[in-house]
Amino acid sequence: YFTKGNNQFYEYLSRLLVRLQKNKQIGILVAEGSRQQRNKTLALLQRHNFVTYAASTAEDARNQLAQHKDIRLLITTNDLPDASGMELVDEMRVRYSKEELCIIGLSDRDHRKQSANFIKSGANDYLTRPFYLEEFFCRVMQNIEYIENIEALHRAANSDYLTGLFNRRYFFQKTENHAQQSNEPACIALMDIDYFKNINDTYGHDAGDMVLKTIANLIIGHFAAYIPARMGGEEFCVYLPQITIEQAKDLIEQFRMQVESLSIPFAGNQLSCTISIGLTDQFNGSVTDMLSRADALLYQAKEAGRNQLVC
Ligand code: GH3
Ligand code: MG
Ligand code: MG
Ligand code: MG
Repeated sequence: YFTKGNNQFYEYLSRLLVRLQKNKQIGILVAEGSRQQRNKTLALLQRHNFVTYAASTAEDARNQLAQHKDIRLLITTNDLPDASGMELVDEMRVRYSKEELCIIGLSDRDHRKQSANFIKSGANDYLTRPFYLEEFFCRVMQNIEYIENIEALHRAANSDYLTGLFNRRYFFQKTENHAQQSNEPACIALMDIDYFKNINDTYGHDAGDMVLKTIANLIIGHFAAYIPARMGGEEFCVYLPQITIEQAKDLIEQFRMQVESLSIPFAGNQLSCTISIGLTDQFNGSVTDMLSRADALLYQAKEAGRNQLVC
């Protein structure tokens, strides 16, 4: 089995190593009243590289969860001194959805009904003691994978496939809330690549894609503190809360110059482009309204000769 020619084994090993590496990023909180049992559970998890946290009371569990944002799984028994396991699960479900925090209830053999009660309270899964080690790990992994799959779905639904930026739908979801809840100043910049069709027509669609990806990376770096998105085609938008229009102007003007000086190598050619921008701070609580204002200003920037900012 260990011979070099056995590719399956090497594949298996490398998958295992990748998994163990991933586990390092996942925090698991073990809430158990009995110190001896708690330490046993913790030791099992540490064997698989998980970052573990321990709580001996419900109060303790609450604090650990508030403090450590990497906790994605809670394993709890029904022997906490200050709350029943079900009460703790009930309480956690008010704060965290099943996708945010997985909960596995651990019950004793002589309290079989507890399994059902845990699930009814909102636990994702349960286990009865004594359990087979393999079953314990299967349940833990299954729940972790559930969380990871949901996260991957969210990422895919919220981002643009080509550039990795937020997509239009998520941009509205994220910014409309902010706009409605706060009375702070905010700016919106709408940017559009100039004569982008020429790049496609001259160098091909892949070259166009390369330019889009390069600009997107530049946006991610330059506007890291704000909310940038790809609105469609060769149009990008940045929502800038808590900033005056003068500050926004400087920031965007810097960005425009960065784009102007770009030289993107592609298939033996050096690609370059410019952008036009419409910027507004006319904040009336609606992102949609701000965007149409920014769009009108962007149109003016195009009319005035492109490669410029109008606000
Ligand atoms: P203007 O300066 O007026 O903005 O001219 P423009 O050529 O940039 O604008 P136009 O709207 O005429 O063309 C935009 C082009 O962007 C047309 C479309 O084929 C191309 N495009 C949209 N999405 C993508 C994409 O994902 N990849 C590539 N390569 N091209 C895209
Ligand atoms: Mg156009
Ligand atoms: Mg364009
Ligand atoms: Mg356009």
